[in-house]
Amino acid sequence: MKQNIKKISKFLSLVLRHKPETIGLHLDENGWVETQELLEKLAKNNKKIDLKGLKEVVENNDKKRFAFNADGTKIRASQGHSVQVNLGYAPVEPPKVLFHGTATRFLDSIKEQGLLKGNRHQVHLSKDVDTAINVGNRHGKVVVMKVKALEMHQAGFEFFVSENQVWLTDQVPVEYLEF
Ligand code: HQG
Repeated sequence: MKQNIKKISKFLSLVLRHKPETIGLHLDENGWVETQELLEKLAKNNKKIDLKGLKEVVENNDKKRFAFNADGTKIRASQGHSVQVNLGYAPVEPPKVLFHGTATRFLDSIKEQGLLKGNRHQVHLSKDVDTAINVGNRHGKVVVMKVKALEMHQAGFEFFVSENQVWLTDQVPVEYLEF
């Protein structure tokens, strides 16, 4: 079952963040799809799972990537999209420092351009070093930098925190980074 949860999670990341059209889904402007429609389209595409199974995936996903709405009729990814959605998170004051983990090979470019969002909606930041290490490890030899988040915020940059506690901002200019 664990293996299956992982497989379905990965597929959900694909359709709820990046390529909903793969199974003929359409995300609404806030990234939601009808739970029922998702189940039907998963079944049609050889990824059959029942509601209980889907709830288990949402509950047990290692990073809590997905969330149901209050009455469970809709589901979406909490962050990480490449398709355009408005997640509706309100801007909030960040902690003094946030962290970003990346690979050493990106450092030269980051020192030149600051942190850019790339394919995703926003730059992802973490509130603790361990999480940042895990994020950076995905890309290669890891390096963690500090982001002077509160200072950025005071200068007018907006910060958001997703339902699964990922900090988001549009960009981080290099003067707010500490290597
Ligand atoms: C780097 C995972 C060169 C940036 C994680 C990163 C996270 C630059 C890579 C979430 C750059 C983008 C996001 C610049 C940034 N020059 N490289 N100017 N600015 N970069 O995967 O932050 O598993 O899109 O450092 O846990 O690694 O998907 O972003 O290395 O929360 O749920 O460009 O993805 O979550 O890579 O990870 P990504 P990320 P999920």
